[in-house]
Amino acid sequence: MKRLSFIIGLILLLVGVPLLLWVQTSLPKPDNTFFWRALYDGGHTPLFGVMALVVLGALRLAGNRLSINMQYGIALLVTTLLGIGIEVSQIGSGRDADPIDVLRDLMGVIAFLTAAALFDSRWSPPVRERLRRHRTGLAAVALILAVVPLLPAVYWAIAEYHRNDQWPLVADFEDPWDRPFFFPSQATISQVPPPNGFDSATGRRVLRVDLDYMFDDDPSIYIREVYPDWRDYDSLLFTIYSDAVEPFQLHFRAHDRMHDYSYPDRYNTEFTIYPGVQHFALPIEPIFDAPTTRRMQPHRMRSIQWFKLPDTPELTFYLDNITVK
Ligand SMILES: [Ca+2]
Repeated sequence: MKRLSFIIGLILLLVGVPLLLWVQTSLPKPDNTFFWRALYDGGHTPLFGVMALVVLGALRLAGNRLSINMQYGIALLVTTLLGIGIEVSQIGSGRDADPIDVLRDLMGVIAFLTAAALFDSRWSPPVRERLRRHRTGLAAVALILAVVPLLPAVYWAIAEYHRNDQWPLVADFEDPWDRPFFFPSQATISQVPPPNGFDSATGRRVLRVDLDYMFDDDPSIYIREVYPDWRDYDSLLFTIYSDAVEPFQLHFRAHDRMHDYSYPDRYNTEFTIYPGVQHFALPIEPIFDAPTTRRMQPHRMRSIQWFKLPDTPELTFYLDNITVK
């Protein structure tokens, strides 16, 4: 019986840990999006938690000469070192080496080992009594450690649900959940009541965009992950309001998932923004056909961006009702 336990323990260790390590380092993401990246980042925590339990279980079966404290200590040490080892091995390999990942690993290890300790019947009576006395606090700590790393994935799941749900509206800025996919670069953005003069079906909120002065960069606002499937639509619509005294040039670009980040591989255009309200309707076909050597994938659109050129004065405009039709 002892021999069988030892063998099972050994198999658990030799199969379970490499399998979990493979999932951790090599399982391809279903999609390279905010949600999947956040889920894979947060996934470190339960994965390393399970790995700690595998090591603990293997030690329990195989190493019955070790004290219980020792078994927990070794499980903690082995999985923590594995976590550090994985990140160190990714340095310089072009993979995603991240010290925060070690923290996520450790949170899972501590959370799962704490939970295991609370249910472990092998402790001596005094230890069991101490654990019983602090059960609520320990369980709460374990739960927080296990759940917090997964909150970003929950955030992006809600953001993605909201984005997909209101498509073909991209954003009318009435809802705070219109914001997550918008990113300012050398700019600030805020959802504000429409300024006087911008009274054309704006609802209660519009997006105020302040583009800074930059000597060598394009101040911009961009949607990083626009709803991807633009098939069956003819135009991209949006409304811009300017209360500047003088007209100014605003540039616009769009690209799909295949984009290689070169200028000829995306859609580029520019508009003159005059004082007051302007409605834009960009035909979508020319956007798909813009790359010089290929056609964009209409069901895999990725990003749209409004920007100004470097070394031009800072400016403010208001954006609303971005939609396709
Ligand atoms: Ca609005």
